[in-house]
Amino acid sequence: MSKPRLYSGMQPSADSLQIGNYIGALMQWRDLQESYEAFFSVVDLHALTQPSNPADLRAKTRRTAAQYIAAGIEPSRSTLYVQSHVRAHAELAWILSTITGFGEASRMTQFKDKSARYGADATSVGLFTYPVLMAADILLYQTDIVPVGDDQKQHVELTRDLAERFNSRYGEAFTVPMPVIQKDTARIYDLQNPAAKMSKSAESDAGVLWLLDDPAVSAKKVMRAVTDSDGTVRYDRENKPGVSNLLVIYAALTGRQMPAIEDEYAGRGYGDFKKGLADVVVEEFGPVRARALELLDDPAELDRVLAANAERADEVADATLADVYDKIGLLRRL
Ligand code: ATP
Ligand code: LTN
Repeated sequence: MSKPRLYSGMQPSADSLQIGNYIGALMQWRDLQESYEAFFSVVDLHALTQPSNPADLRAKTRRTAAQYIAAGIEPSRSTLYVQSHVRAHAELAWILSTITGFGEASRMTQFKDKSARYGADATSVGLFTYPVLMAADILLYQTDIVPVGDDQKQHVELTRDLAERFNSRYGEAFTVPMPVIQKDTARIYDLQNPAAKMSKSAESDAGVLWLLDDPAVSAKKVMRAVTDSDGTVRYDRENKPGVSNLLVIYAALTGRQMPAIEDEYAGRGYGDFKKGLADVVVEEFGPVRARALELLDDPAELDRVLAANAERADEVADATLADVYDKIGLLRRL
């Protein structure tokens, strides 16, 4: 029997991913690729909604792909590709935009937040239709599940609505996907400001652990992480956000239960605990970083892997697109 399909992606919006991306997304993708037929994209077309220069975008796209692989996404098992390599994405996005309500798209909270932040002059139509392109990504592959962070849930709901609308108007063309929302406990916060989510686009990078940071730099950032004056290593998100965040990272990377870690550090200071965590971080990310840098050392080979995977993606995507064109009444080209 064939496996259910999974789709997810990330924008190539930075030179390095941060450990929130690793713990909150990549570790799950890596596990899920065993039981699902998985498609993972580097969504470079989406990244065009933010200003960047062409050489940077190209570099970030390769770097993001290399980090997926280094983190354990296997391009021989899962389809790992660059979104713009598969033309069907932009084509289906156009079709879907014609069945998306203007009001419906206007309700997307990410658009409202981002456009308020950028200002009217810097807000593009592409930013507005971002969720429609995301729907195309998902629907092209007859996706069953979409693992994403909470902030993307509304976009997956829109995707479901569009799939159902198309299917009922023109006939069954799409699988209606289910969002799989990451657990709150997998959310990582900024080491310097534990009230804010760790993010690639944070203003200051002092509290961000980058996957590609030198291990000594990561260790130093852990040692300098904000804690509190209570002195006990205990999980209490409300009153001890800094220490709780470090515990979440520790537990996620070691696979150990929180109480066992609290016990191990009972009666010892934060210094000891941070030292322990710094060792865990260096041990986990040292090999990931080394592998990513090795892949980036041979861009021709990396490009070849991405091209082969794009070909696999093309096959599935083209079949869906052809069916959609047919159903919606576009004249077939002989
Ligand atoms: P940007 O700042 O460019 O928006 P980001 O680092 O916030 O980037 P996204 O590209 O929005 O990350 O997200 C990619 C994936 O990583 C998503 O699945 C998201 O839920 C997950 N992710 C991002 N940041 C964190 C975090 N701090 N903790 C847990 N998961 C995270
Ligand atoms: N918008 C998502 C990235 C993304 C995505 C997708 C995720 C683009 N297309 C399809 C899942 C499925 C983000 O910013 N994290």
